[in-house]
Amino acid sequence: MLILNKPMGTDIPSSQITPEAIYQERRLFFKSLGIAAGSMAFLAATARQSLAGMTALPDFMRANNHLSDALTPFKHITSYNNYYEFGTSKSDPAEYAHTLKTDPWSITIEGEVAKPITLSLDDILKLAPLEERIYRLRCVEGWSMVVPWVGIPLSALLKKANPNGNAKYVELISVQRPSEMVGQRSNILDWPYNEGLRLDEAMHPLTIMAVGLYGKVLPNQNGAPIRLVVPWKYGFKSAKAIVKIKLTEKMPVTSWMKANSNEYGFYANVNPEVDHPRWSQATERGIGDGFLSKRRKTEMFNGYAKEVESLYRGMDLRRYF
Ligand SMILES: Nc1nc2c(c(=O)[nH]1)N[C@H]1C(S)=C(S)[C@@H](COP(=O)(O)O)O[C@H]1N2
Ligand SMILES: [Mo]
Repeated sequence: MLILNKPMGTDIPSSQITPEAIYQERRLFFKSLGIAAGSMAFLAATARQSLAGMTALPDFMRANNHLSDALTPFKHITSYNNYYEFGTSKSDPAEYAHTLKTDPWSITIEGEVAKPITLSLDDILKLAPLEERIYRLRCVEGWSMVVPWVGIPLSALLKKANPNGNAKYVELISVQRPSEMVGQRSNILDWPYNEGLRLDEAMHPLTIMAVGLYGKVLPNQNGAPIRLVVPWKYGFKSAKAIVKIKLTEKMPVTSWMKANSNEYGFYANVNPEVDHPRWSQATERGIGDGFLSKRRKTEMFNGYAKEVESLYRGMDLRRYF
């Protein structure tokens, strides 16, 4: 990994440079090279911008941002989190997640595969070029954020283990280390946190394993060193700090399904027409928009209907919620 130095061409102390400013500077840099911000430009040899003392991501490909909304500020993305391993309040993860040791790290892929394999984080980063993906994260609680993730397709990992003909589902399992995760000392969920996808959902090119956001290494509270992001599903599907991936024939039972199967379904596709048992899912509040701002309409499949509706053709989405 590259260690970055202070941004060049500026006298502002690095402590006063916000991640957004660095991000904007990078965008401007691309403009000056004549590369459209929307194109898949490869960020070779431009990794000169980072906060002092931070370890940067390797070069990554820029996103094709089709979302018209502004990115949610870094400050909000990293201070308003759901991560029950560190407590149930939104501010707990930012306060306590630093106690998780994320290096060394590896993911074991097992189950219905021809080749069970354990990949270190460095192995994983070599599987595919890192790409930026600007996705809206829609929490089932009714808020959303627009996040510039950096990661690789989950399919690149799964292919490495060669799923066999029995593999129909993918279970993703978060780390279990009560000594480093204060919230795991209580039984608020059945640890380790696990989530699941159908194999075709897991192989879909929109489904990524994120290792960064705003062009920087993922902060612990957002699921460092590696977490799932499935943009057309509610946020709880995107398990953080993943250590194991199991290919299975049967649908996995997830932590949230065990906690409350009426409220959390296996599919968890963002769907404004199917209410949560206790509230409507028709609208959402953008984190950082302010409590007085107008709520935005939640979109079918979080705006990805064109890309993913064929996965659910013929299914009753009220039943398979
Ligand atoms: N391991 C683990 N992963 C998790 C959670 C959790 O409690 N533990 N919370 C989920 C929920 S409910 C949401 S909305 C997203 C929040 O991701 P963010 O904090 O990066 O915004 O993480 C998901 N992944
Ligand atoms: Mo959530």
